[in-house]
Amino acid sequence: MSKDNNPEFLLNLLERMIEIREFEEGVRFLFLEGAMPGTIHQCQGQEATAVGVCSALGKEDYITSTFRGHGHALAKGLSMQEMLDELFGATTGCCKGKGGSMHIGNIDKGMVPGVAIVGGGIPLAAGMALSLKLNKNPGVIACFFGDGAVAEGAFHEAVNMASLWNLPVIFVCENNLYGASTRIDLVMKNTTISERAASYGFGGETVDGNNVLAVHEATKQALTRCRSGQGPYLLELLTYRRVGHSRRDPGHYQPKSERQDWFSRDPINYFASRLIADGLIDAQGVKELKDTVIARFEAAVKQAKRAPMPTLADLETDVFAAKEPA
Ligand SMILES: Cc1ncc(C[n+]2csc(CCOP(=O)(O)OP(=O)(O)O)c2C)c(N)n1
Ligand SMILES: [Mg+2]
Repeated sequence: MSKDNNPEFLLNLLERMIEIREFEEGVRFLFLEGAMPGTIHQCQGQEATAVGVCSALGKEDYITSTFRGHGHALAKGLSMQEMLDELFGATTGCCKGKGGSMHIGNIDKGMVPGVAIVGGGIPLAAGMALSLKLNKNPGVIACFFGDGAVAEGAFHEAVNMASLWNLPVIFVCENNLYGASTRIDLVMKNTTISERAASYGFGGETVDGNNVLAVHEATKQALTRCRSGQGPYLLELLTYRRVGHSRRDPGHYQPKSERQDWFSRDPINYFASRLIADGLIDAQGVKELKDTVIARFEAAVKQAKRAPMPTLADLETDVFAAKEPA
């Protein structure tokens, strides 16, 4: 039996997606209660992109992310605890409390802290891929960005160089149809983003980003190409966010019929129904999985609320230059 038909693997995909959904829902309430500083950009509805891509990657591979990085982080193996501690600003957080929601990451787990500048992670990913190639490291970079990043100069500059130098990077565009409140067809004439790759001389395709197995499979094939030195690949994953752009945005610009259409293709319900039809789990089993994840989340919140806060002395650590001894 191949790994991709293995019940344990399939159930793990479902659990990872439920973990992301419940983490995001729990965190939303914590922010609304004012329990955490700053703002948040959440990914409810986009769970299959993060899990589909990251489940295909190996330990030697890295991801870059955006301001909407909670799902990417959980899918790449960061723990709820290190993420919640980070969101609370605690020193036990994955970035010692200095990154917060928009810069979540853990380089030891293969995730560069999120880059909140739209398109900013794309040249970074190309540079990392160049470094891997020069060091003959077998790793590949999966670079997540949104549809809004495709109109940035940084996208065009970086994909051009990545193609020219055959760099091992998968450009993963999560096309959720909106950049903040602006619909994609108001900012680009050709809304099929994967077609951009051809103009730079490399391959790309558009995939159902709400189908975790389709995303996993497409990523696996892109990885094989990258690892064998064939250069970059562009995956456009069609998906939809169920929540506003950030905490203060109720998302009223998303038409009701469009929301209903996408909600009927929710990535978690879709995959759970498939596993139920295949007899791998039943509705009660899905509920139990969800309850277990919620219990884990609540225990982690309890601990995060008691986690140590930085002191004034921490202001001068982890900066680019170490302080000169007096
Ligand atoms: C260079 C730059 N311009 C504007 C912003 C403000 N901004 C933050 S997110 C965002 C929309 C990004 O949309 P998209 O890339 O589609 O990602 P999504 O939010 O849909 O995940 C904007 C305009 C920014 N962070 N960086
Ligand atoms: Mg978008």
